[in-house]
Amino acid sequence: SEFKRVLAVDLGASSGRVILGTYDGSRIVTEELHRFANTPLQIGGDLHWNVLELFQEIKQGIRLACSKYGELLSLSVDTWGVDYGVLDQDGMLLYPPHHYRDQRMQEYRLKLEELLPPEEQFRLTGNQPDPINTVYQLFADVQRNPELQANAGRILMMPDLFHYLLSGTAAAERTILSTSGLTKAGTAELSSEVFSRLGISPALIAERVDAGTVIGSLLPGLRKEFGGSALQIIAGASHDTASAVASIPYRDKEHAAFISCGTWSLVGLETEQPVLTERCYRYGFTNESCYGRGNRLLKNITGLWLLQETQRAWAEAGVALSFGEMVELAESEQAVQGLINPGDPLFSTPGDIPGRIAEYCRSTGQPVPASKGAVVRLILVSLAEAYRKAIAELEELTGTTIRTVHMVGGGIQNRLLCQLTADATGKEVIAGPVEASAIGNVIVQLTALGLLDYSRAGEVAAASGGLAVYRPVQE
Ligand code: ADP
Ligand code: LRH
Repeated sequence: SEFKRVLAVDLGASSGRVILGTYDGSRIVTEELHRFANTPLQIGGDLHWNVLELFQEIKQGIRLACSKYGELLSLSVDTWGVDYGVLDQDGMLLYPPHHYRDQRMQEYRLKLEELLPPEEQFRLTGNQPDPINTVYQLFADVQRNPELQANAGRILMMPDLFHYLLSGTAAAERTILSTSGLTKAGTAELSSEVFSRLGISPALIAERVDAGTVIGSLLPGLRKEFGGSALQIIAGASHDTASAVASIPYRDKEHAAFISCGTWSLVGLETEQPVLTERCYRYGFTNESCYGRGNRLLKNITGLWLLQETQRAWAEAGVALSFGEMVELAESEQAVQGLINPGDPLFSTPGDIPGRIAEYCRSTGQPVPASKGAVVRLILVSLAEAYRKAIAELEELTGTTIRTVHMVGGGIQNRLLCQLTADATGKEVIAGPVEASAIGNVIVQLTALGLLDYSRAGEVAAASGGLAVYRPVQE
């Protein structure tokens, strides 16, 4: 048919979704077929992925797609970086994969950093050292359970794990692997230095593939469940941020930065090569793989997680507000005083974020926000300030002048945040697409199937959805 249909599974912290992407040769129309919660599972003291439930939800999405549209071409899963599941020698999942907000890494962090100092990690891998990184998690697992390496066959990053459960093929896709702290900067090769220093076996990592590789098709048993659909399984740009960046409708890429606004805010720009200078390390930037051969130089900033947890805390206290309502309250609030550092460890674990913000303000000698609107406004103003600073640092590190900031992801539905970002940076903001990871995921699948030339990706993304422009307002 003239319509090409693929399924993008995008697993975010605020929700998972199965999205149908339909391509007619010039634009992609997305249809959200299934949205579901992605709530971590607390078992004992540990925090895990509820991976089997998610697998059921993915299957439900495929079922809905097949019954509505019949045969589809392919499917690809993207999700956040750093997490992985462990398979035994027979290819069975050993235990539910840990979630990066689990705290088991803290106990082994110093030991790891003695063996492999943070600055050296950065030089070797290009990744900004962070206890959530795969390398810290895996080191903690191996320390806690010395038998683990003997029992384990493979570890698979989360998108690779879902692709494996769907197709039976184990592969390590490049963009998601580039968040692990295990590969050599700017390559998909494992850093033998990292593995040998930490006593971890490189054999744990599956065969590596580039983003946009057809790795198999639905397992026969599953195929039967969906009426025989032959669906190909594609390792796409399976790091959600890599997919989001693949959806950016650049107009002037040489002078553009991006902010991917979801649970995290990823502020960065694309470079040909990783930037490994001491200053880049000190400023807190990381280097990850783009779809294709490019590099994403970016900073992970705690993002709308702060609003998600604030929303949850207020709901538990009996005040249920939508994100739209929270933003309205902030809009009707006068300018707030003070700033929080969104990345303060105080805010990184689930809990009473408004209470912790009050605590932060008291301990830093700033006024405590006096209303709900003031809390939300303080969060948004602080995010915009963090974006301004990161963009100024990017300009300094790369010698680029940024003229346009592309904001993508669910967070751009927050118009106040987009405007505050334009105001803080003094730059034009182009917002869109909202479902950036899903659109990028679809684009990479179409490319892998030979249906779209990637040089047209920006044009197709721009044609696919309403973009909004925000210009800085002089105070
Ligand atoms: P992730 O994939 O990391 O879970 P998303 O890209 O889905 O994140 O973005 C989720 C965020 O989008 C929420 O935390 C919320 O702040 C914001 N958001 C969602 N809907 C709205 C809305 N209607 N108005 C304003 N903000 C919204
Ligand atoms: C955003 C993201 C980000 C980091 C973090 C753990 O969803 O993928 O790029 O890797 O999650």
